[in-house]
Amino acid sequence: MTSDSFRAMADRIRNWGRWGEDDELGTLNLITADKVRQAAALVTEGKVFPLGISIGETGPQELLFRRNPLHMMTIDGGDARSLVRIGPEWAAHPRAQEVAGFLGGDLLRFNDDFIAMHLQSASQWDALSHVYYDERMYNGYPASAVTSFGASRLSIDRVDVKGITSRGVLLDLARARGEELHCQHGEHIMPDELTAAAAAQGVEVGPGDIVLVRTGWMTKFRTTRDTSPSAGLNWRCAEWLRERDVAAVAADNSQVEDPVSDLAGNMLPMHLLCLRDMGLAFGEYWDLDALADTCAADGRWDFQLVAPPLRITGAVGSPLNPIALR
Ligand code: UVW
Repeated sequence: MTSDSFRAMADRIRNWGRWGEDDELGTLNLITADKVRQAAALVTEGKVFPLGISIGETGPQELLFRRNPLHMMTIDGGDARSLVRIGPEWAAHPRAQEVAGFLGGDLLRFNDDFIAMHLQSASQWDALSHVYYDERMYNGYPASAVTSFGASRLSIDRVDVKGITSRGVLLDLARARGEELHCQHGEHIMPDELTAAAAAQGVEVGPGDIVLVRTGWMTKFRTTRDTSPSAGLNWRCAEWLRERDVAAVAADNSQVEDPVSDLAGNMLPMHLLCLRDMGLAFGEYWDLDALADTCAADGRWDFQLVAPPLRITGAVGSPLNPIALR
């Protein structure tokens, strides 16, 4: 496989300029007011499915350059209680004095906490500034727009005007393959397989939809704690998403695509084609199992999806707890 076919596809699917020279929303522009209304009309049963994984130290992120979130308490009711037995060696401590000054003699007791995490170490959105090649990001913005101060273009907080909310469509590839736990790593999911899964499920994917792909990776992680990669979308699926004018795609695995690329020297080609060329954001580590079971039980695979990122200034990604409503 040559990089020529990758570059030819990039030229075919590129959305630069489609929504104006200053656009930073990319394919989220495809989510119109009609689309939002259509999605809301899909809520008929009052069922709610949180799709975010737990944020904590037992998550799936102990790999390479990322770690699981670290949660710490900064103050708790016990701090106030312990003031009564504080020794002279602590009495002069600025924090003890601060707590004593604030809580001493008051009825109030409270608990506060703090989290340190990679913004990519939970159920998340990748912002369009997450990846690039040839020194250009989506819509031609220079790679230099991201510095150690953050992203001055295409940061995750730029997309919050879109919600992000739309009609969600779940494609259950693990179920379509009849696999118990997960699609096997290295067995790429090809465009034909997406078409076949949608046909088998009796669902159509159209403009402005957010497609959720279940590979079974999260099921495997939950049952075995195994964090090794599973299959994901092959880069040729970028054109499948472009032909249908999909607004975003999210998966239950670590990278949406299969990290074993069939393009030498191009490790994450689907990331590059979707985020950089199409302006289409990726969601990763979403837990789709309960939603998939319910959709399979009654044969309806679409729903309202409400998936706003956090408004983190200049960030290239954001954790979230997306909600599917049926
Ligand atoms: C990379 O690993 C570069 O990206 P992601 O977190 O989107 O998989």
